[in-house]
Amino acid sequence: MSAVIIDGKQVAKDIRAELEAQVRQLKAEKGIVPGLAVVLVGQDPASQSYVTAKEKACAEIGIYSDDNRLPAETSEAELLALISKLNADPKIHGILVQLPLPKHIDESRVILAIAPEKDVDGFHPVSVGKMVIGEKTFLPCTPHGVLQLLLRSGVKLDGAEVVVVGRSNIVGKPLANLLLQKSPYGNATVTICHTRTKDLAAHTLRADIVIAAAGRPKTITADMIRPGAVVIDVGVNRVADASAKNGYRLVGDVDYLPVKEKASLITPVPGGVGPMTITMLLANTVQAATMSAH
Ligand code: L34
Repeated sequence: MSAVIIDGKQVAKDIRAELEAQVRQLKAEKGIVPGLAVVLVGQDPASQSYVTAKEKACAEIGIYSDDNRLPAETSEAELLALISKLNADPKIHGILVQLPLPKHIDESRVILAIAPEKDVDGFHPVSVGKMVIGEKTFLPCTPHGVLQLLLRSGVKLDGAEVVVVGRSNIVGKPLANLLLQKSPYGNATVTICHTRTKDLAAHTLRADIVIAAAGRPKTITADMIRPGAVVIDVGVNRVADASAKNGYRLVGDVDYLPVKEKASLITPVPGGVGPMTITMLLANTVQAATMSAH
């Protein structure tokens, strides 16, 4: 048996069409154009390509984006000054500070400086706290994107055994939290595995749904998957490939071809979770703009 492939690009396209209609309505009825400030410090090639893709996606659905690309030497004080300017700017409804930041800048201090009502990444402690207690807030983009992929693919979460591999603040921890919420998005039984887990395969073999967010290629191999399981690959690893035109190839955290033969549903990399991350940023920006009208 070979798995059905979850087409993240197509799901992203469907949601973007829904958002485009909401943007049009917001303009017509309230005169509001949603605005997103995009902040990138430094020249990391992957970050540059993600940020460019985010700005392009904004333009496609009528969101105004304000591009702020700063040199790697930018001081923390300069970045904090930019954020307070953006916090006060009425044209800006959402602020995205692409991570990782250069080492001399304290990420948590920068995130804390973003006004919670503009925190479209859902990384501010106020947003994280609200999410954990089940209050309405901005949900972090990658976890929210994964939930949308599962929901729109008809995967049943209620009572499902889900294993999340990875405990980052931007994926593993929030995703595990959302999956266990008492909501149509949740009601799963969630296990979080990480680098110190004693027997990873013992956990993943019991899972109805395995979500790989470890940041390492081939973390999940076919012998670790129960036949018929759903496999979601959050990894985006660039591996050197002399035959590729840019010198690298993108792979996830899942050993894709063998795992595909065992799973019932699987997301590819690229074209799986990545496009959903960008789409949920658009959704959060529309949400921020909508809330600014009340
Ligand atoms: N603040 N920092 C902040 N917010 C985020 O939500 C992110 N993330 C992660 C890194 N840092 C962040 C992203 O934007 C990861 N990430 C991200 C965004 C988009 C894609 C992958 C990761 C994406 O579009 N991936 C494409 C392939 C892109 C390529 O070819 O390089 C895909 O199809 O998977």
